[in-house]
Amino acid sequence: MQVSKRTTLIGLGALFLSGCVGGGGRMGAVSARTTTQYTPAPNAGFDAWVAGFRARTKGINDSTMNAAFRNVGFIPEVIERDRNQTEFKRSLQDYLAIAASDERVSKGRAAYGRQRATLDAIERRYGVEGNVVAAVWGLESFFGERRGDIPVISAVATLAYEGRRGAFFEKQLIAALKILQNGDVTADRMTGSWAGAMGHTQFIPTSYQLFAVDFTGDGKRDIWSDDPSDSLASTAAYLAKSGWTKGQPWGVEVRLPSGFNAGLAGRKSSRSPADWAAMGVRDMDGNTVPNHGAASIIIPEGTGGPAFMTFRNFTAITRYNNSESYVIGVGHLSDRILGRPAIRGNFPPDAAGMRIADRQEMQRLLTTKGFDTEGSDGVIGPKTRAAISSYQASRGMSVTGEPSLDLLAILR
Ligand SMILES: [Ca+2]
Repeated sequence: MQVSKRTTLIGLGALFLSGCVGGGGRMGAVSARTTTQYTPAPNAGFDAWVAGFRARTKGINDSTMNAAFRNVGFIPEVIERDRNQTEFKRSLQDYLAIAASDERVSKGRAAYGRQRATLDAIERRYGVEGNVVAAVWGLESFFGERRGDIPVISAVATLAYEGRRGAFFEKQLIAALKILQNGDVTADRMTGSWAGAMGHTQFIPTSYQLFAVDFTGDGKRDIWSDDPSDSLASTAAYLAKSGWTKGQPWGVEVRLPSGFNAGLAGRKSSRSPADWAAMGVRDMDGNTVPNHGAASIIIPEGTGGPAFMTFRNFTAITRYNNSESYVIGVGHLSDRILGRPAIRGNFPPDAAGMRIADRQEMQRLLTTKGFDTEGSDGVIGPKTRAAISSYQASRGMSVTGEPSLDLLAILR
């Protein structure tokens, strides 16, 4: 995913909590690849681990093993990414500023148009709407632009050796070796994110084994090629097996009646849309929501923020990635690709009492005054914090790097 034009991110595919990097920040497990170099470093412990792994692993032939491990190495940056990924959770508003940024929406519409014939054919075969598949593509690899160029065997072997989630990544390593042995791809083409998520829609090796399909008919399930067809079809196949129902929405934005009991919200509690309507829940145009089956109300930022009525298809996307923000991001981007409106509910102010318009204005003013925030999406990341710090230092203020309404007033 991406935030400012200069921050690029790689999604993590099907299994991880996802998120975005805003101005270099972090959200879940989507990683920035701005300046990080993924260079193998000599590591005797790793080499010994690889030797032991090779000796104890059955079912992979020697020529596959030799080709897979010919250029393998321990990559320290992979470990850094793994350690840094979970500490920070962004608000839904920040997430959507990235996941459904103007740039991503317009690129999404263009990509959807370009791939329309393929996406329509995929929809006919798997029963998953093309705009939804395109939205996953957009969040996972920015429509194929950021698929990751890290050698997968090195990445997952590094994580298997390091051990924090060693058993999981050893499983990914074995799956990756089986993919090589099967001839789906060669070791030099098998690249992906730091966590081994591969291709246009960032499949980890075990997801590839379970869900990848050959849509082009050449006998190869090729998610690594520039042609996204197999990746997009594989994503549709994944969603179909996760219970996707064609013709139903993931969810719809709704307006809650005043005094709505927030205790009724949450994915675990579901009622019929008629029951919700009887309580006064309406869509944003004031209409009752049609019956798409059991529905939940989710209010990610509390009753003061936007509310959504979600359906079975919401749950299907959680099988792809169990982060509520990710699912809303995919769903909303899929709507925007079709030209549907932006979210209309108001987001509450952040901890500093600032709304997104305040944060955007602050970024624009800092940039105008020579303290470049590298974009003004309203998402506060390291670049904005650095710009604030430099500004504060230049004015003899105490340097906090923190946005505030007081700072905004001074900038004005
Ligand atoms: Ca193929």
